[in-house]
Amino acid sequence: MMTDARHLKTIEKRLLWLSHWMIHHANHVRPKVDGIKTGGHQASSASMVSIMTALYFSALKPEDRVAVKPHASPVFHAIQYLMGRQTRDKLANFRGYGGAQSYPSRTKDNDEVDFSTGSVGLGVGITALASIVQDFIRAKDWGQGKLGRMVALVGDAELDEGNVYEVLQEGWKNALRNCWWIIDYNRQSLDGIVREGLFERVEKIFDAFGWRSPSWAARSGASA
Ligand SMILES: Cc1ncc(C[n+]2csc(CCOP(=O)(O)OP(=O)(O)O)c2C)c(N)n1
Ligand SMILES: [Mg+2]
Repeated sequence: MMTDARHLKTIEKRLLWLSHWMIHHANHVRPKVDGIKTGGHQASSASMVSIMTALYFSALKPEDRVAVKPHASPVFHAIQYLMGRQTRDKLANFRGYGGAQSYPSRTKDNDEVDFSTGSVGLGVGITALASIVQDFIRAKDWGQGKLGRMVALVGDAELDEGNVYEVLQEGWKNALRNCWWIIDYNRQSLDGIVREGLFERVEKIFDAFGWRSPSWAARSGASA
């Protein structure tokens, strides 16, 4: 597993370039019949590149699964491209017919998407439910593989979605574990900015449901 910081920096730069190129290419280079902007949010990828580099090229283990924030799909596809699981043609056709999808899709994308996202909040919730199902399978003695960590890369505006709070409650009831939510506090949403001070509210909510923050993990020497 690649952990050398210099190598990670090189990969991070390539992912930043590739993800931004895909969006630029879709909007300004690829010929279009109607002149309408294809769309895509470069800033939403920029805020995730460092996190996703560390995750995919250092932290993740084969048994782990990731729900990628919908707007970070260009970074995900760029990672898969560097790993040899995605083609240049699909990147060049980002958001086009048959091209890499605007939101990671298990059915329409050819690279290995763990959880389809796109409907904001759903990819987040499913990681907690997947962890609970994983424990259920273990308790029934139906599978003895390694327990994976279910990781959600969460847009800060995804925390507007009600199902996120339903799943917090469900997790508390079922002694949720092996579940990481990494919140991309980039303070932007689709068509607005996130209200200042939201992070303090978010911390209180997660505290109330017994979630552990990275500072807890650092203090206790635990990894999750
Ligand atoms: C259920 C649902 N409602 C609304 C949308 C429209 N939508 C797309 S992205 C987005 C919010 C994006 O903000 P954030 O999650 O913070 O991601 P960022 O753009 O900062 O990367 C919304 C509301 C959606 N995809 N799904
Ligand atoms: Mg945001």
